[in-house]
Amino acid sequence: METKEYHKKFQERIDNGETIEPKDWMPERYRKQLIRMMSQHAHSEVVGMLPEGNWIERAPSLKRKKILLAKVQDEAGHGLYIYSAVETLGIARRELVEDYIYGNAKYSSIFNYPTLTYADICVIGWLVDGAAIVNQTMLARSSYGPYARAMIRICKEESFHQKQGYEMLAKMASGTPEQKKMAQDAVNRWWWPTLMMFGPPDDESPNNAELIKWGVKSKTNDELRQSFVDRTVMEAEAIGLELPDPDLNYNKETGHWEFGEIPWDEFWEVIRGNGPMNRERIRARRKAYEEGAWVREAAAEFARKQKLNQEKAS
Ligand code: FAQ
Repeated sequence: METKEYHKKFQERIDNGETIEPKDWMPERYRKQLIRMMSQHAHSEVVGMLPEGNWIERAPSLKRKKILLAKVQDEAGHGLYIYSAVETLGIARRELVEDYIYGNAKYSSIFNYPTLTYADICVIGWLVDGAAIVNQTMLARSSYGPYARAMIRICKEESFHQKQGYEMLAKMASGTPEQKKMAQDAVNRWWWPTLMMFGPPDDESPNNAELIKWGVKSKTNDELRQSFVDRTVMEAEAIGLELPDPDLNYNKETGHWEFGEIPWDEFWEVIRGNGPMNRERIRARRKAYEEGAWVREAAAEFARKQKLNQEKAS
């Protein structure tokens, strides 16, 4: 029952910084918002394996191949932790996954861009994982316990990915002129889509205010985007690469880097399903899901038999 008193007590718990656990009372809308956001996050981690997976066989050395393979596996693990955390809200993973593969559930816009050269892999590690960390460090303090705890582990792994991507890019940027050109070209293509990962500007974000009130987010989309830009400008400079924005300007008074207009039309088009790789990504996920049906059936049958055996034995 959703009485005013319940809502008031719930809000008091949030304001006191308490963590909400699966069996605690929560407003239905809080539960729905978490399912929406966490499931989009889980789908993103899984679909996020595709752009990088594209380069596993073509990585330039055995060492780079092993590193990339491990990174892609980490992303699969992140998807699984987050799906498990969403299931604590009383919804089956199958429903979530099918809503995404056959329905309209969203996933991060960033994974609808192609990886054209190996430099894209370096830039994904540096920029995309870098942006994910800025967002997820905040989510590690989210009010919902299972999500916050999943984020702590995920952030540790993403941090490693980010450092490793930056190291690879630094190496490429200090290589031959062709390698440096390749690195710069990848930065040029990924910079603006990375800034879009943080979501629409605050005055166009329908969910920001509610998520902040409930302590799911503690910073707005624009605040997080700004802290990402602030930490990234100097990193680019340190390895001799330029960010493709002529309006980047350090404002001494605010202590922040000002940046140019993000191409928001492109963002909305990608979200509507018209990005360069949207169709390809969904096709690949559908194929994997359908071809994996026998594995899910076998696992379910195995679990059923195990349970029967345990019941017989007890
Ligand atoms: N892409 O009102 P808001 C990663 C949608 S993981 C697509 O501002 P909110 C790891 C939004 O859902 C990356 N859709 O929404 C990795 C909403 O639509 P809805 C994923 C977007 O929730 C690295 C509408 O626009 N991370 O990278 C996007 O307050 C390397 C209005 O937006 C997460 O999901 C977008 N970029 O803020 C893996 C983190 N932005 O549902 C592999 C958790 C917004 O009302 C390789 N999520 N939309 O129909 C969040 O922090 C938030 O949900 C935001 C959006 C910030 C994404």
